[in-house]
Amino acid sequence: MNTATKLSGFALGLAAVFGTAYGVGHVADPVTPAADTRHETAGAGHGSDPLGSSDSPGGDQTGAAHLPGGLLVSDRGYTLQPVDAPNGQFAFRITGPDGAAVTGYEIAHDKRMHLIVARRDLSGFRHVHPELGADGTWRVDSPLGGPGVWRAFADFTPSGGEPLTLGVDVTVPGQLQPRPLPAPAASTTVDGYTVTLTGTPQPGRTSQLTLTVSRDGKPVTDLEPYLGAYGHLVALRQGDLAYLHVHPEGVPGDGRTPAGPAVSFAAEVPSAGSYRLYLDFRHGGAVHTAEFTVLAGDAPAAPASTPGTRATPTAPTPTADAGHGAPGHGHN
Ligand SMILES: [Cu+2]
Repeated sequence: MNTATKLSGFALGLAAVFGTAYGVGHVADPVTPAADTRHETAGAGHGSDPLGSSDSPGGDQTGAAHLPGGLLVSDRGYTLQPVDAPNGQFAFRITGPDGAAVTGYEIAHDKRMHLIVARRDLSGFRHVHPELGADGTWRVDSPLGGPGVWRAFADFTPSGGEPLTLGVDVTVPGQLQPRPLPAPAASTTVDGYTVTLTGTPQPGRTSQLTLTVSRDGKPVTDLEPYLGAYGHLVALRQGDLAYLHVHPEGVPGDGRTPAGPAVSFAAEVPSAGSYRLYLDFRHGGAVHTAEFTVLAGDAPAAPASTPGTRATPTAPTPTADAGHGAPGHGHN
């Protein structure tokens, strides 16, 4: 798959992002132009509402088909298995429907495997590219930055298959120093760059998010392509770390996409709640990651949800703060 093809898909909205991780391996045409038809596409064969309906046909695949990416360690016959590795290294394999380690992968965004890690408190984000051994084992210098429970996401496309993101928890022993999620902010700094976010994600529909990069008060207009794009945006949902990977509108070298200062993404989040956004961009020969906390669902939206109810996530609602703030309301 070439980059242009893939990017044109992403420009159609997040159907091409969350959609790629849906467990609908047999869908021949996974991308549709209109965001509000994505539910039918994602639920092909079932036609149920992924957000609101709880009476969808009970089937082992139906639930997985509507899940965001990264929540499952095993999906559509593929399983993410961490394997023992020397200190300082992280290793894993993907087993396929036949139970054997997968050795054939499509290249997507210049790489056969994208490994994203973040601690469960959403700190410590890293995006790295392991090396594939002949036996199907992927190895990389460990991106796990310290003690705690980490979520590792393997974002890949098996040869001849559909894109898939599997996730697994990995514990690094030691004294945990939990970090509260930073408050929502429209601007952040990283490595001397200031990155400003405009746009608010709305559950159930595509929203434009624009990130603008400046340095020393001047717009950066010579961003460097990184993995075939001027930016890569990963969003993780607080509470369950549902994974979303969005690529920008436009491709470097297409004659119409400027190399900054603004990079725009068409993103759709699966529910209301808090998300941490991680923007990878390249400038000055180095990759930088700008992080933001955003709150989705300020305004009522979610046309797909049941009237009279707020968008109801299919996964646990990330309301940890509310729960912890209420004295006397312990967990049962
Ligand atoms: Cu990558």
